[in-house]
Amino acid sequence: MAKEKNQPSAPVFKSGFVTLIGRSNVGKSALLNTLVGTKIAAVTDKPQTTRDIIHGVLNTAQGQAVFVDTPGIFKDKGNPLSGKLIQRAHEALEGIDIVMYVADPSKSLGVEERATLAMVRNLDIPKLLVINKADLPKHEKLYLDDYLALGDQFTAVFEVSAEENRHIQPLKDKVFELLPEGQPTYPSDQLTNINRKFWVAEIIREKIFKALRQEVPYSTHVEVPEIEEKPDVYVIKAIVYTYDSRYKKMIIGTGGRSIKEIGIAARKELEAALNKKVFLELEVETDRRWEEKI
Ligand SMILES: Nc1nc2c(ncn2[C@@H]2O[C@H](COP(=O)(O)OP(=O)(O)OP(=O)(O)O)[C@@H](O)[C@H]2O)c(=O)[nH]1
Ligand SMILES: [Mg+2]
Repeated sequence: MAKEKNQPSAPVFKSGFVTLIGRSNVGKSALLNTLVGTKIAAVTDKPQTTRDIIHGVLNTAQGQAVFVDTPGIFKDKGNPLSGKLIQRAHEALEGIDIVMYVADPSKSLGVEERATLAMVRNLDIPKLLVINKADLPKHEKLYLDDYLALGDQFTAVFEVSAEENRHIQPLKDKVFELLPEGQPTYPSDQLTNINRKFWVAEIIREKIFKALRQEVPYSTHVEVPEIEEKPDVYVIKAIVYTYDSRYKKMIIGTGGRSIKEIGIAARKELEAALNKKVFLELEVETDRRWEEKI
């Protein structure tokens, strides 16, 4: 026994799930990408970009953290998707080890914040308050003090910038300090739960959100039925579904200009990420039962 005592103890391996939750547009997906160091989730300036639960895996010498991106909390009675997306965010809080409540100091603490705070309040796990967008100038961070005042409801408070990768390391250190000991969930070479077809569809959807205005992106859903890898090129077929022929026309644009712009932006990002040429065949179709697919 005495001999064992003198041996250095094996390093503890930490492992677990950290869910990012918060109002739409606070930068949860941007933060997930920065924490993992790879672009996994779509990031746009429009609310309700994220629709699915997306995992981003961070492996370090201390262990494995699985960050869980969720749809933002967005109260819009006119939008039939909102209820479904909020339900998904709720489910992503089950069985996790740490919750990260992400906030935007340039937005006031409104009804959506209160709804989100209510979701995390009764969770019996460590809670981190992450105030994002620290890079914004002071005069835009008008509500910073309101968020800081919530600090006593949390285990720790961080001010970070996902976009400029600021103050991210202390946040990661805290996560590994708080995670329980355990075996990794994912093999070390797997960064996410999403498969390649879904990932391509998300990149295209991101470009649609960036290129089109107002309600048009919310009428869309993207599917990638086929990715064919040839020696020097990926041939990818993707279909953009919308529920209204009026929107179909807008997605295609005059003389096909919009869909071309979306296709070029998506192809560039795919080529950079896949390190190979990409031939992207984009189609737009009307499908009234689109919403059931989401
Ligand atoms: N200035 C600044 N902008 C940021 C930062 N992080 C994210 N953003 C911007 O905030 C907007 C929303 O980012 P997302 O990551 O899509 O936000 P989200 O919380 O995932 O949004 P939903 O998926 O709709 O819930 C985008 O325009 C980002 O570029 C940051 O650290 N600083
Ligand atoms: Mg998002």
